[in-house]
Parts: sequence; C-alpha cells; structure tokens
Amino acid sequence: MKRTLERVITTLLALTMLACLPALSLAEAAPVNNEYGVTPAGTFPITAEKQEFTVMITQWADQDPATAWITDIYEDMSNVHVNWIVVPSDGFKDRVAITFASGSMPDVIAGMGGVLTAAEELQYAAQGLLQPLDEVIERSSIHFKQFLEENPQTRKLISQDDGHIYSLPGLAVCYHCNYSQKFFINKVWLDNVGMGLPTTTDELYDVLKAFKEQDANGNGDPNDEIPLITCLLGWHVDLDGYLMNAFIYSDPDTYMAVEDGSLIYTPTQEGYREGLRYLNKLYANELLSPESFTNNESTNSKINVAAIADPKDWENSAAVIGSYPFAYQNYSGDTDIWKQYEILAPIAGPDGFVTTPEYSLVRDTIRANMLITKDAKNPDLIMRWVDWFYTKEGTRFRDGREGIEWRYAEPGELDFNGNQAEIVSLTTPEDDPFYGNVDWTQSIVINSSKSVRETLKAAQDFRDPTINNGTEVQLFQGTKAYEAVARDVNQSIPGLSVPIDQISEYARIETELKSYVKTSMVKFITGDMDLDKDWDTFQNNLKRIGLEQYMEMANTAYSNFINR
Ligand SMILES: [Ca+2]
Ligand SMILES: [Ca+2]
Repeated sequence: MKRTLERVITTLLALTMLACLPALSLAEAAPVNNEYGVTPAGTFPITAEKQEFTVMITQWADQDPATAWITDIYEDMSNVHVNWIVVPSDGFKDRVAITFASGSMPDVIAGMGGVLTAAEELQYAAQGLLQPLDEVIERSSIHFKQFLEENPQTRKLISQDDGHIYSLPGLAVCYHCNYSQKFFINKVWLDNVGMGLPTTTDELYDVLKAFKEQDANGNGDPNDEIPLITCLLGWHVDLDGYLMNAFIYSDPDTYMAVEDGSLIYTPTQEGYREGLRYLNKLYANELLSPESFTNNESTNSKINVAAIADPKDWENSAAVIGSYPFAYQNYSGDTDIWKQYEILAPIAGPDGFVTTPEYSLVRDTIRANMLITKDAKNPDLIMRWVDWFYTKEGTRFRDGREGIEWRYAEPGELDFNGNQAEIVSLTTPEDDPFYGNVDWTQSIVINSSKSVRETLKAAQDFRDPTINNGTEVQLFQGTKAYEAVARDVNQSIPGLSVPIDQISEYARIETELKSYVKTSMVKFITGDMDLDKDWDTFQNNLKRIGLEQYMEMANTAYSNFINR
C-alpha cells in the first residue's frame, strides 16, 4: 500500500512537471469508451484496468529497459505494463529475421536506428506479417497524427508505394549533420598571412597559395605548411563535396541531383568537369596534399597531433575538407588546436554559383523505429502508449528527473540561438541507481526535433575555455551559413526504394558506378586522366556500367516518392 501511495505521488509529481500539457491530467481521464479498452486519445491513464503487451527491443550499452527509470513511472502514468524481451544490438537484425520466420511474434519490435528497411518492410507486409496501421493511427493517436502533419517528409518516407504505413518512425534531427559537406580553415594562419576568410574559389586559391609561399605557421620555415588536405575515407570528407558545390550541386553520397523534377547523374555534367578542373589546378600548384589520396581521417589528425608534440616538426594543415575538423579532441587527445579553425561558409564559383547538399531526408527520420506486428493483440493500446512520445513534452519527459538529468534554465541562460534557454542538461551522478539507465533512448520512438535540441542551454563562444562542448557550439553556429545556401529539402534525394525484383541489379550498378567515379575523380585531379582527352571515355564507361538503366530505376523510385 505504501509503495502504491509513493508511486501515485511520484506520478503526480511527474505530471505536475509536465503541466504545460493540458490534456495530461488524472482528473480528466475519461472512462473507457470503446471496444479497445483504452481511454480517449491524448489522455492518461490509457486504460482503466491494467493491460500489458510485449516488446522485443535492442539493448544499448548497459541499459535494461525493465529496470530503467522511465519504465516504472510511465507504467504508473499509463496503467500499461510492458514485458521486455531484450536483445543485444549485435545480431539484432538476425534475431528480427528469425522472429518473423518463426510465425510467432511479440506485439512490438523496437530498435535503435530502425528495425527494417523499406524493402524488408514491404516484403513482410506482402506476407501478411505486418498490417497497415492507418486505421489504428486514425483511431488511437492525436499526437502522432499531428507529428505527421508537422513533418510531411517523414510521412512520405515511412509510407510505402501502396499508400499504407506499416511501422512507426522516430525523429532525431542533427542540424549540423544535415549540412555536413564542410570546410575548416586555420584562422591563425590566415592572420599570419594577413588575409581574411575567402568567399570565392579564386580567393581560396590565393589564400592557399599564400599558405604555401609564406611562413603561415610562423615557425621561421616558409616551406613546411600543408595548405589543404583531406582524405578518401571518412564522413563527408569528399574532394567533390564542398569545393565541387561552387560549380554544380554535388552530393557524393548519391551523385544524383534533382533537375526539373527528375534525377540526373552529376558526373555526366559540364559543371562537374569544371569543378574537377579547379581541383586539378589546386593539385598541380601543390596546394592540395597528395596524402589526401592515401590518408584516412585518423592519420590526418595524427599529422596535427605530431605538430603539437613537436612544434619544430610542425606540419599541420591549414585547411581541411570534412564534416569535422580532423583536429577535434576525439582524435587528438587534449589539444586545443581545433580552436584555431573556423568553419568556412560555402564559397562561390567563378559564375557566382554556391550551394551545399541538405541531408535531412536521409538522416532525420528513423524509419521503422517500432513495429506493431500482426500478432499484436491490441494495436490501439500500443498506439496510445507510444503516442505521447511524439510531443515535445513527451520527448523531454524521456530526459529523466528534474534536478538530476535536467533543470529549467534561469533567466539569462542562453540557448544555441542566443535566445533564452528552456532546459539545462545535467549529468547523472555515477553512484545514482539509474546511472546509464534512465530512458530507453532511441530504441523507443522520440521526437527529437530541431527545437528540442536548440532550446537547450549552450555556450555562445565555442572557444570559451570553461565549456566542454565547444565543438557542438562551433558546428551549430558554422552550419547557419550552409543552411542559408543549401538546396531546398524538396530538391533533396531520399533513400530510393526500387521494387524487390530490381534491388540486387540496382545495388550492383550503383556500387560499380560509384567506385568508377571515385577512382576517375582522383585521376582527373592528379592528371593521370586528362579532363579534355579522357572525358568522353569516362562518359562512355559510365554508360557501359549501366548508367541509363540505373537512372531509369532511380527515376521511377523517385517519382513514386514524390507522388506519395
Ligand atoms: Ca609555406
Ligand atoms: Ca612554416
């Protein structure tokens, strides 16, 4: 009895904390009024008499969903008990396949990063192992329906070409990741050669030349600077990423672009050749390090670390292409060298052209984050249980306890945009019983929208020595200039789903094309292939690999997506 009372009090406290959500009130909890045994959508508790369902879920780190802080408290709020089947994240995919094959499934399968691809989902739906959720959503959600209205791209991404929705998504917006074809430049070196941040490809050329010819790092030797470096393996470190976008829209992940409503293959375009000419000019004038073609991200960061360890051997690069500067701490220990870098805004090409890819369509939505299987005894109960997590309040609730995992911001504490912050994130003490086990994290859907993240308290100066998340602040602030010139999301390319019988052929051509483009790109830059004499051969080889067939399949998939 005492325990029950304590639980009620805890629950009431939790509800008070969430007072901004008017529908959330025990007093307003309406009686069960439908055949599914649930209260009206948007109210708590969800059921009058306790009900339960079973969730198979990925385990993340040391988490145990059965004992997480959130589990008990949400059971009290919802009056729904969840039985957890916890599966290690290694091998989760296989376990899902086995579960589908077994013919006996838990009510729900939920997983970090998504349980099924669009193609897998469609296959299971065709076998009757997943059922359309459209009517359940219509009947038993309020917040998820609103979420879909507010996120039309997510609705398209989770809908199949047959018009149905078979799974529930999560949303995890990473603002700087969505504009991650970036360029970092050493501000100290710029000061040393008396130049400002370049805004055009010509100005950048002049800056790199000054780095080469002058003693930009100030060690007395004018010849030990690497003006520009990148690498072949890494996240958005592409040579034909940032710099190419001064000549033509270029997304090296797909090499596709939307032109007049349909897809074209960028390396077939004259603008791509012009971009390669510029890169070839940088290389021919020894401004782009040849190590760019052999390094990976960690070797590049080691170049910078060596420079710190022995200033006489200083050879760190002045400018780097990439989503992160190589010199960030995760690569280089405790050094502060990353603070010398500025994120360079996208630069304009000779014709004033400037753009950058926008990756929200392939990054924000966690597709099939949660499946309600054909064996689910009460899909409406599950929809009601998960519905609230599509609100900002429900997502914030998942952060944990006030005073332990978070607190309200004081007046004057600022957020990422320099406005009054809403929430300050705190760190769970290591001796806390829920340390590392507060929430189900992204294994159960959340709506981690741009505004949830940006209204957290943040430092205003990324070089502030008193903060430990300066890189995140720098990335956030530097991304603004990218967002300003980025392609509209409606001109971005989603993950394309081709019919099941085309998948292997599509993947085969895609892999060959990409590999051939990347190899040829390097040869064009280094002069092993000539941009005038060998261009036609390059184009013919793309056709020989199957470019036309590939683009036909891609365009059909793309127009299906647009028409959803
Ligand atoms: Ca030099
Ligand atoms: Ca020098």
